[in-house]
Amino acid sequence: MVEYVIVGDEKGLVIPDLSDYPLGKRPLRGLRLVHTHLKNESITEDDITDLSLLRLDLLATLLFVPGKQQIYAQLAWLSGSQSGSPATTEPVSPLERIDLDCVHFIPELEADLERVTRSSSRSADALERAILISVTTGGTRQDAEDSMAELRELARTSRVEALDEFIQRPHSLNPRYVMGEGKMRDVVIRALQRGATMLIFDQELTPAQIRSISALTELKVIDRSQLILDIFARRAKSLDGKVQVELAQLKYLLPRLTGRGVQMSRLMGGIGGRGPGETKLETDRRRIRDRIASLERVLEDLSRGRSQRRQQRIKAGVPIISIVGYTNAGKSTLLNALTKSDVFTEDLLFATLDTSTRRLRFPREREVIITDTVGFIRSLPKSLMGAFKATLEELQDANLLLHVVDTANPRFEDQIAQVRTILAELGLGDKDELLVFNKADLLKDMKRKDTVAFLRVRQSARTEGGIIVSARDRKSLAPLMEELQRRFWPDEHLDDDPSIQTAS
Ligand SMILES: Nc1nc2c(ncn2[C@@H]2O[C@H](COP(=O)(O)OP(=O)(O)OP(=O)(O)O)[C@@H](O)[C@H]2O)c(=O)[nH]1
Ligand SMILES: [Mg+2]
Repeated sequence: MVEYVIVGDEKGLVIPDLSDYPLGKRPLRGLRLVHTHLKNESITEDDITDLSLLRLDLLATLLFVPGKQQIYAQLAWLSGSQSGSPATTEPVSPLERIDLDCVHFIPELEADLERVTRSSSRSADALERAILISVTTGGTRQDAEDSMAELRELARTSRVEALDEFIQRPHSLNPRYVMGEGKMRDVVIRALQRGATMLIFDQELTPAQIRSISALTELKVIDRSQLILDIFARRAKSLDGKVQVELAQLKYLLPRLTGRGVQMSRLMGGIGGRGPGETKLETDRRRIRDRIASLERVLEDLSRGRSQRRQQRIKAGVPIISIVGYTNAGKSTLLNALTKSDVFTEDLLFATLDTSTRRLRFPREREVIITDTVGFIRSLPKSLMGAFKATLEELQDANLLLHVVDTANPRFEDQIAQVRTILAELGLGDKDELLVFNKADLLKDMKRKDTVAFLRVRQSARTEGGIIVSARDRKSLAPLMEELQRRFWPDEHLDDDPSIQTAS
């Protein structure tokens, strides 16, 4: 059945919006393209690019050879192989000699393509499959790899399977596609070959970049910030957390709304025209702005309640300790161990979004209030920083920040620096800080396997005046308790038996 008739000129033709034929579960689109080449030219690289980007079932080119009566034709289809050419191209032959039974051929081809994607995909519970992409101009290759490793963790937390990774370090960024256009096309084609459903960029994309990349492909295009927002949205439990995350999401979304779902373009670079959704887009924008305003009011009310509670606490004169640190460092585990409570912990990023407050009892009826906070991460989206300012307001009242460090992470020094940068941005740079080097139980193993890393931890703890603990082992917390006691009640001495007594 002929679905579209497209008339082009000698330069090329513009493929219409194909959203009636979305790429769904099947590896091909369900459309074949038959087109003419006026200049006696066999299938070109551009043709193959379109075949791959659009995931067409089949591409046929008709050629008119001058001086010959016959019409010639050439066929191409996507090949299943991951390496080598993305397509199989048949030799040019007279049209009447071409004999391909598409009814059988295309399902077989699809089965073939599916086999390839299935063999490269391991994780059954993944919701999406992604290609991770990092494009940076500054920093070293190691920096880019570290950041990529973290992006992988973020993806895992979001139940996205990372199929492949690309790191590019060009001299300058391409304003339209971040990387060069040709390179971007290659990455998209690779992603489609591997059965990816999305592209995740490690750097924040501008609204214009998201638009241009989305014009190349229907794959979802998101960046690190969006991934973090997604995790936060799924993790938020309290009203406060939910409101803050939704607010951050809407603020992020607003400049990035594009009216039409997908923009399909080109053969040879033509870009599809304006979508039908311009007025709808305006309504959407207005609706989002209204929602933002109403959420901000809710947040104000919540914040008033919070500040009353804070006032009471300050009036009570009980010292306040806030646990801060990089995500997954073990902050909640430490709070639990110190106060025998049962705050949620998990080996995924951003297990904690809402602050929890507990009492920590010392001998002789002494006590402090101790709060657990959301973990920090490098390049925390600005919209989220703003949103969590309210929650993090509590940090302003803290008499001491317990800065928990994951010593098992080879990038722990960098993480300390990142946390300090964020604290400074929050205006908390001058607060008293006590570094707690956590996961000491893993150090023994490290000492055997990676002596240098082990020595770095010890050296760092010594120069920073930090305390080494294992939040999983309550006995290891005694030196920390002594240090806290010494800081808050310097004139008194800890009882002989420094067992930790708690109540919440
Ligand atoms: N081996 C070991 N694992 C630990 C220790 N402390 C925490 N963990 C583990 O590290 C992971 C993260 O712990 P959490 O307490 O959730 O970390 P967090 O800093 O609160 O993380 P977010 O709330 O996600 O920012 C969990 O799997 C913990 O069991 C420790 O001393 N030793
Ligand atoms: Mg936590």
